Amino acid sequence: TATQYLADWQPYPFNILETRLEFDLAPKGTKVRSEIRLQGDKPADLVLDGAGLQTLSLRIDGVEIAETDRIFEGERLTIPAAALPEGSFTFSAEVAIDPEANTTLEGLYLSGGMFCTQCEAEGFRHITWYPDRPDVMAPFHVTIRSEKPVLLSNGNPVRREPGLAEWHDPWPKPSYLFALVAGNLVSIDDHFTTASGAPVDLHVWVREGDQDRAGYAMEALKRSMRWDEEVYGREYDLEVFNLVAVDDFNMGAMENKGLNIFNSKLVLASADTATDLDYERIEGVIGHEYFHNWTGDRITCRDWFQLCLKEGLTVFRDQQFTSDMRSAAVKRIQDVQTLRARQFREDQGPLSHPPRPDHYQEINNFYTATVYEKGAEVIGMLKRLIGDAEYYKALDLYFTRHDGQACTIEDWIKVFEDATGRDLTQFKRWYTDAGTPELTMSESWNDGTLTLTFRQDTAPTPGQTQKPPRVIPVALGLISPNGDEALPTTVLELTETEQNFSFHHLGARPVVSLLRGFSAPVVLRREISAEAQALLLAHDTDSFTRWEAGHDLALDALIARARGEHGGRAYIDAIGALLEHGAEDPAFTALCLALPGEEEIATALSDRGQIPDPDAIHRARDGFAAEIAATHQDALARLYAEMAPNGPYQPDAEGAARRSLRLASLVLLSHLDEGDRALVLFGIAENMTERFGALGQLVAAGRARESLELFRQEFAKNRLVMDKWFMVQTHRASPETAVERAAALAARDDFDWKNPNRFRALLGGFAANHAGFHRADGAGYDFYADWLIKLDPLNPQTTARMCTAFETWRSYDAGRQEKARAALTRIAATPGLSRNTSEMVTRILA
Ligand code: B3K
Ligand code: ZN
Repeated sequence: TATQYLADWQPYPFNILETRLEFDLAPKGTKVRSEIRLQGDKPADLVLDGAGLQTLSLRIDGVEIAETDRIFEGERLTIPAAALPEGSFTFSAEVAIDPEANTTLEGLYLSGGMFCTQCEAEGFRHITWYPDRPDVMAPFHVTIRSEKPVLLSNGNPVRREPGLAEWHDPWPKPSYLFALVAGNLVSIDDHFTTASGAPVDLHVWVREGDQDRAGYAMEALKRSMRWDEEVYGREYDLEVFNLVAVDDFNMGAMENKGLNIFNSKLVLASADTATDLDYERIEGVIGHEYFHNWTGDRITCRDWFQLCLKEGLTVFRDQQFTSDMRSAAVKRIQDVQTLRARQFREDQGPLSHPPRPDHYQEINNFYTATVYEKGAEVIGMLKRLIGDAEYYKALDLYFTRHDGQACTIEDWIKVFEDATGRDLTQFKRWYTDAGTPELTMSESWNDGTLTLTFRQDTAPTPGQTQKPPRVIPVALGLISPNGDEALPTTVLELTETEQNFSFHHLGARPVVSLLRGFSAPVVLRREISAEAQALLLAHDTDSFTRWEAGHDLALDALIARARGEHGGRAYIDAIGALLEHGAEDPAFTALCLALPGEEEIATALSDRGQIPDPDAIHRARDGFAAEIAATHQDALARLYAEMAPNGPYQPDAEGAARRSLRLASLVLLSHLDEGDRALVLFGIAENMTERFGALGQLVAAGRARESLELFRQEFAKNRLVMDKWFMVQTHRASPETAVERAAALAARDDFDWKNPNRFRALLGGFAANHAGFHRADGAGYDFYADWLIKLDPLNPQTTARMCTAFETWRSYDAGRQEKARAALTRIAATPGLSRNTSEMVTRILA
């Protein structure tokens, strides 16, 4: 398989003046006619991409191209320069495609009888011949012929008559942002007036019957539009904004210009079908896709190596948006939890790559936590280093300088250099170097002076052995033994492998509140006593480091217990103090009560040079939870009761905070009452958040049989809720029974495994059952591998993504490693394995 290299990029030798497309939609035989007006300065071959197309006609300026001038090679068509007129000309093609047979969910496909497209990254070549690369931008004019009542494409509507619709998108865009939807859809409608007074029609399109669950998405869209105006000065730029929910979708959503397409799970919500987490994700992803209109669509990427240019920035923007809409403190803690669970895991394993990779085989395998979440962290560091005012100045320059262009990370860095006068050469390593730096801090105290010594080390990653030091912004504060803040947040800028900083005239030796706000994506190493952690948990002014102190206490306890030692007194005591005032900041209290997950404990053990035992970890975590619950039973029961609903369900931050504390208390109490409270709550809860929280506890306690059946009967017709039903069972089943439970669920008629949401619910839920997936006899690996092998021929993208369940396989004992290797080798040896999955498995095994 051919590897693509960043170093090989060459500009496309033609400009496209206009792209005209005509679709005659039919499930089995859709005809696509294209007319592309090109212009070149000097003679060059015309190279076009196409895959799986039945080519009916190819013309230049209306004349059929001679057989000898059509050179087909793999997914590429070359028309030699000699066969092309000088200056401008029109290439036109007529092709036939088969959307009904398209199970990959890229290109044009059918979802529940509705036509829809997914073109990023290279799906457009499955629709027609085209220079399918992000730096070739053109205005599009699209005609759709179909009997379906709703016919949508990008841009503004220009003509509508029975069986036909025409759309014009004036903003030049690459093919990956093209979209088409045709189906029996209904819309909820609203309006938005931009800051400059331009009216915009807003439509959220769903299937008949789903309208009453689309209102939250519409409100989130309007909030996003206003926020981007207020914070970044960015206005919407078309007459209409369409958003469509589809049931079969490989990812979360897609930012096609003026026509965002969403996985229905990120659109549809009501109190009785969606949890607080669902609502929060809907708001965040609606924002994310909307913000792409400027960071992705108006300014796009020169090539796919630059993916984090749009994704890192847009994640950063959606994180800011959620912080502004909800609680910034809670959002930061959640984002760091996700970053560590997904990106650190990736960066410390065989799939480690820089936010801007320099080679790949299959670009769809690079829509990763590193490109997205680390890409966002890098921008957060930049903002912290230069300050807010300079950050927005640089962003203004980015938007004015690069509007309408396809850009690189170099362009992005240059904007910041020009706006601030800083040299960012060293900072750029965050984009080009893989791996998570380890930051070791040691302290010395001498007569009122505290000296901190920092050392940074980054372990070699695949293909990169040299790791020169990076610029690391370290935000810190000092907390006096009496709990007062002796030094407010100060940002140190590390640039060398080892550096010292001193703080003078301190009265008593303070505790360092280190890496406030998680100011850099690094792994911290420091010696800190349990008393010092408790002091931070009680008094730190920074909510992230305050939470982190409690979290570290819990993690230390769990590590000790997983090794068969005692531990945890310090955490149990510290939590006792916190619980007394727990109701004052319920979301924060809930975050502090949530014990580190089994996977995180396993990682922490391997970090300390130990081989994690998934069963011991599972028992240790259960045992610790029971001990915490036994010690604080009264306080927990009080909070559980106090956080009961005090009014009708509202999906806002305040309501979610109360419910999160109620459920965090329930989780601990369930270790004492064997699920009695959960059973009651399941019966009386009026919202899905509490109901589903209770159900999870019942499954974990092995008491869910009847509740699961009630739940299934009630929601059998709701696909998204049934996904939860599958997920909770594989995720929360006891480790000994998880494989059998998953296999039994997979044998059901309603396990529609071709639907990515359903597949991810069952198999993703199972892989998240740490001790179940890593069962010592390898049954978990085998079961999982069987399903990947089964899905791959139909849906390579989703299969390849889900291979990441195996990325930590080398951290476990020899027996498990052998079984994981056997499962991976079996996948790799499958005849006809997709390029996507093959690349993933090869890298994981390497
Ligand atoms: N840009 C899309 C992702 C496309 C995935 C291609 N396999 C979603 C997003 O990040 O907004
Ligand atoms: Zn995105």
